[in-house]
Amino acid sequence: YALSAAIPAALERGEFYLDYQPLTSLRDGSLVGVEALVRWRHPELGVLRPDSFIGLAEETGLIVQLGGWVLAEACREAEAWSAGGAAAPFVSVNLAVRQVHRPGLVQEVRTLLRQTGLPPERLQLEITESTMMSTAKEPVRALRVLADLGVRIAIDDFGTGYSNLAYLRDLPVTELKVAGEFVAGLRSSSVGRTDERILASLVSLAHALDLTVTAEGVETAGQAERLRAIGCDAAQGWHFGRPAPADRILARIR
Ligand code: G
Ligand code: G
Ligand code: MN
Ligand code: NA
Repeated sequence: YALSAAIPAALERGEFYLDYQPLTSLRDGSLVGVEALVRWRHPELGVLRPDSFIGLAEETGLIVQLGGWVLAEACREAEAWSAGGAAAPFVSVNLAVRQVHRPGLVQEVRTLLRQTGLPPERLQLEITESTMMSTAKEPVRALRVLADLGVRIAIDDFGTGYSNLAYLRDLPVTELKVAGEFVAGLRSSSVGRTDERILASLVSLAHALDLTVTAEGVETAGQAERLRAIGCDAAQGWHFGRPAPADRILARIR
């Protein structure tokens, strides 16, 4: 909790920054998007990965403040990538449950898009299945308004939550991000066959609903080839690029 309580002061001192991991088209190898991943350059503990502070920030509610900074920084940095030219990638931002359930989300995103000039189509919001577990109507309404603006909505870690698929009917989802654990199995023999069938089924489901599919945790050329053969649209993982600072992404776009 001490670490979590230090978040507001750390925000003021500028100790947080974003790395971006590429989402690569499996059809033509182009950079379709990047996922923003927050890091904390802690003065005593060094660079902290999100798993060491996001959970605490969610419990204490400070995730709203931190997540607001992430959203703003991602929009600012992504807007600068348009200068390079036509097919600038979208930036995909993780939203915690609390961020989606709080009333101010729509206004926050609208204001950010206006202030930064980032086109709505260049912003993707990643929500998890657990965000849609409650029966609250507010999040659905908010996500609909954002989708109507043109903002992309992705379901993160798809296939590992409580698989209530009803939200796919009620929500304006544009993309499913399939959890890396299914991809990891593509290597090995018998388990791999099951994982490959699950992946193929998820791709069919997504395409039947006019959604795109990104596979996460793609670490080898062999996995990428199997995913391409299955019809998966895009891939994210070490095989295509590790999370890297904004200037490295800009260099790749140019
Ligand atoms: O950065 P890393 O690759 O270790 O990511 C670990 C986890 O932290 C991922 O599950 C990712 O979804 C989550 N995460 C990274 N950045 C953010 C963020 O800005 N907000 C939220 N809510 N989660 C994040
Ligand atoms: O939001 P999400 O949980 O999907 O965040 C992605 C997480 O997966 C981050 O922690 C990121 O560093 C990690 N990651 C990204 N690519 C790979 C990969 O190819 N293999 C593994 N094992 N982890 C990855
Ligand atoms: Mn994610
Ligand atoms: Na994920």
